[in-house]
Amino acid sequence: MKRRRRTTLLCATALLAAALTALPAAPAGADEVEQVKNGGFDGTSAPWWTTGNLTAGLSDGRLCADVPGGTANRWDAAVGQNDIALAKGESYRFSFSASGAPEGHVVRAVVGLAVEPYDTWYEVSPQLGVSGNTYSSTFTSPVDTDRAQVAFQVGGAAQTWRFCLDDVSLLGGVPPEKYEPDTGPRVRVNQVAYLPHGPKNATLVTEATRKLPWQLKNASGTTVAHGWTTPRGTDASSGQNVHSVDFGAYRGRGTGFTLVADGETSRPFDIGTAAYEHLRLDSLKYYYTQRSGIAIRDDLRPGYGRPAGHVDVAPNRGDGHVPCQPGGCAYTLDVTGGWYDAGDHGKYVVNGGIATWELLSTYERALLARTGKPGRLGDGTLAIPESGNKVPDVLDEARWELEFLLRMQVPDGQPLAGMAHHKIHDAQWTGLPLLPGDDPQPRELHPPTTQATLNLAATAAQAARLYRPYDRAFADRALTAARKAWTAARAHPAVYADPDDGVGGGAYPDDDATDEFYWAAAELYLTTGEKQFADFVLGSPLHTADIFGSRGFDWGHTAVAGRLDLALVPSRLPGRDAVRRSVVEGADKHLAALDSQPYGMPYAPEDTLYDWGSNHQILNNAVVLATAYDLAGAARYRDGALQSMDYVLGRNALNISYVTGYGEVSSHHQHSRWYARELDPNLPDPPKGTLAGGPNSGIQDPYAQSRLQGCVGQFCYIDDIQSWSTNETAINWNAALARMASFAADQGRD
Ligand code: 9MR
Repeated sequence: MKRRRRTTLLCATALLAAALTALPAAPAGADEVEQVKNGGFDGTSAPWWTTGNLTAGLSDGRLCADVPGGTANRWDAAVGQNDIALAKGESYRFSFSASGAPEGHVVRAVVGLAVEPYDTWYEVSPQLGVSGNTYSSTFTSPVDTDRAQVAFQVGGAAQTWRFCLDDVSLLGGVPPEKYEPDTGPRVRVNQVAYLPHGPKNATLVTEATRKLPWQLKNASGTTVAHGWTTPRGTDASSGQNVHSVDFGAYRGRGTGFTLVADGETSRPFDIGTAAYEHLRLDSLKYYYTQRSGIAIRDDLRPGYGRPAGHVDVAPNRGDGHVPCQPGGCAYTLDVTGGWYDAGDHGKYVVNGGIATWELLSTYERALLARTGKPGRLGDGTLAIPESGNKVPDVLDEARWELEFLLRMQVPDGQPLAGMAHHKIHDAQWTGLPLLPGDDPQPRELHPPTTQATLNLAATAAQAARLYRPYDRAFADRALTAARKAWTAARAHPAVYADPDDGVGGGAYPDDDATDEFYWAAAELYLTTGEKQFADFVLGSPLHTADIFGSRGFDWGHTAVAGRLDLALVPSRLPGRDAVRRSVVEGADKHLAALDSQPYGMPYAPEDTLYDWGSNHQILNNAVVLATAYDLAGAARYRDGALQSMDYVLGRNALNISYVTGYGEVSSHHQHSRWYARELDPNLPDPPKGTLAGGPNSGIQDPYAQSRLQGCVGQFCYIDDIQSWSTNETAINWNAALARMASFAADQGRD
């Protein structure tokens, strides 16, 4: 897996990081080694450097600087020291005293690489007071280097201010700081809502090995149901001793219920459908604020309005005429529009493809399934600029991305014509926060790949059948592009992304296109009914393979997308009954996994190794369960799908809802350059309905590595903006949430 990089180049405007405490620095012990020279500014400021715009000097044994107003970025004014050595895996206590006058200014204190690409390994951004404070926190170095720097970035203020610094220390050999998440009451429930006629399960963390009594209480504290827990032993996904609770027999409705067991009272929850109707829309509204190439209207998303990003207005270099990387193509493309992939400003065809498919499929399922309610996704439901145009809003939103995907196709007459460029993004990684319109990096097209081309073929083919009733010309254009992409992919069946192409954007590497071929052929067949595509589907080794593993399906494993659509969308495919049966058998596997998990999620990866974006893999496994219900009608599949939502909404080891704004305690510090309130109080948190990536055993980012070393399964997560490997937001992840929220809402009977 490629480690992604973040530079220290860019700014952070504010506020303290959670781990930061105002404590005096501890004295050095025997094995503790100071890495910073002259941190006390004793008689000289050497070997510290300052940027040329600072008037710095010693004052009362400190280094003080008049910071000019009117610089644009945090990094435009800084004090630092280079040539610092760090050892991989060793823990360091980073401490300093600082003051700022007038009060309220922010210093971004960074330990990172002193040269390009300026990787950040640790950072804190406290707001300074006039009388000063001492700040101290511990982190673990993810690298071996002798080219580290400690830097204090103080630019970006409108007016001149005075910054003073003293007692800077980076002490090696300290014990790592143990992170103890606050997990609240030991009774773990879906903190949002259970459906009145749906399953109702909870998990109790306890030392007890024998069954315990539980009570369900309504908002006024009256016990409305009671029973006994089921001891489940040690749960592999968390390392905890747990019991499960089943209170599904209770069918009352209301808000403010709690579950009581072992002397603990759960966080409150509803029994009703309303929350899922909201979540169905909020999870889809998320896409409007991810849009590139259009100003976000504050009247449509109060608090989220912002100028258009990447439309060739400085400092953006724009997406209007983007060249290939040096040595690549001889043309430029207009690749404006689309959604930003995640917390970065990159746009990737492979991930855009699966995300678009899942939104289109949310709508297609609503059209086709017995319980589907397509009107709930109709025109006027999402408060987007296109609302009122008589086209279902979910289709309008997906089209924003589809138009971008179509622009990524190599033009006729060029080498590899008909293929799609893998991605377009910044030449270098940028720091946080950074509004899309403020990104100064040059943008580059990366080489076409077979996988990107087939993502385009699959989604454009699917679009052709879904948009036909609303816009015939667009449907025709999409199908033409899909056919062209298919032909190009057949001619170039093994052109893969370079796994090392991860500077400035994610690599999205994948060295097997069999699944993308299967998926694209399936969509082309379902839209055209043509024999050539049926033959390809029937001849694919994946058509009959067991593709329903625990890690589910995602941008790199797309065969399930094809199989689900072949099962759900009417066609004359020979052997279609067997296809439908295979989905139900896949669902049986996920149900078995769910039953084995005391937290009730359909996810049991080998060795409890949670993957990057595990929350969406769980939701995608739930999509398989939901589809089995749509196909076979047996309640156990519906109940399994619904129970999976409990995990995401709070019934988990961390007692957190991973959906912003849903549940008493929810993720809200997801890694994003523009929903970055944790770093700048003038910016918003992610919008309600934003899914966090979730526990990731790989903990690839330095922040998670410092806090979560040795974590077990569900504990490999931290709600901090710096943890891009456990806590990012992403278009493909929210799509899985949207599809499941829509399914759950459809199961309500009110
Ligand atoms: O979601 C992607 C995950 O499956 C990969 O393991 C990881 C590393 O390649 O990249 C993830 O995708 C990120 C992408 O590379 C850049 N934009 C943010 C994406 C979400 O973290």
